Amino acid sequence: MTGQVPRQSERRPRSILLVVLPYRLGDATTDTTKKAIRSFLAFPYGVLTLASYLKRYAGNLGAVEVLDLNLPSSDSPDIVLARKLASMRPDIVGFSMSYDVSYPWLKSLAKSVKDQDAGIFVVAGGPAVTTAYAEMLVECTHLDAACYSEGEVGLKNLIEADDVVMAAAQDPWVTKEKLQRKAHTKPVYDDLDKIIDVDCAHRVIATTCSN
Ligand code: B12
Repeated sequence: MTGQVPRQSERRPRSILLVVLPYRLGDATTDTTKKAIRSFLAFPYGVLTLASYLKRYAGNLGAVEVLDLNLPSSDSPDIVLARKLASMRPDIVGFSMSYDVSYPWLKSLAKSVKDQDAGIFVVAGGPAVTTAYAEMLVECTHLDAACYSEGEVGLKNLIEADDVVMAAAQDPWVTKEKLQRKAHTKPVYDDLDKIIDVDCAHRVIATTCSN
């Protein structure tokens, strides 16, 4: 086998942890139901959709798990994430960012991931990333790639790739290198019928959702 690219079935399976970034306002003691704050838990439809799709269609998938850092916890989000990384040891961490208010967390938690294991490939996606990926890639030095629009096909490609870095150089991914050479990035979509069928077994450590 020396010198040959292993066939898909012979490659080490690749695991991915999808992380919903903190978006809730205030700290654990803040009453978020008050009119001046108004910050509530949201169902993580984006990551549930991604996890369901990957579980069904990604070849070479080791594990896919969802961690919602907005769920009540006596530990801070960085500690919860560090614990999850230690137990799961994913190859890829994908941060999901729907709301701009999560941005400081993207910066600090991407760094935490790389500090814990520099070999983990760190990506981000979600509505707030699709509109601001350029600034994020410049400022977040620990972010390897940002997803433009929907993430199903992009993540499947990372999981199945012989070389993750090469896969992240293709659409729908934006990288620092692509930005430097002003390369255009297009979204990549699969058949919608394959995408909207959410598998609620993925609520795992994410949310309540009955089958
Ligand atoms: C539904 C919705 C809501 C619902 C939430 C329902 C729920 N989740 O429980 C409600 C009405 C409650 C809501 C509230 C708010 N919302 Co809202 N909401 C939306 C909306 C219309 C759709 C989000 C959604 O569920 N999409 C469906 C899922 C499947 O798609 P997705 O999450 O985008 O995920 C896909 C991609 O983004 C990508 N992706 C996502 N994560 C990741 C991660 C990785 C690693 C990768 C590769 C890809 C990836 O792949 C996914 C699958 O294709 C969006 C607008 C939009 N068009 O996105 C606004 C939007 C997210 N909301 C927004 C805002 C501002 C709010 C509020 C702050 C409004 C307010 N002032 O109160 C609140 C905050 C809620 C809170 N938690 O406190 C803004 C965020 C803007 C920003 N940049 O910060 C958006 C983008 C609308 C807008 N254009 O202004 N919202």
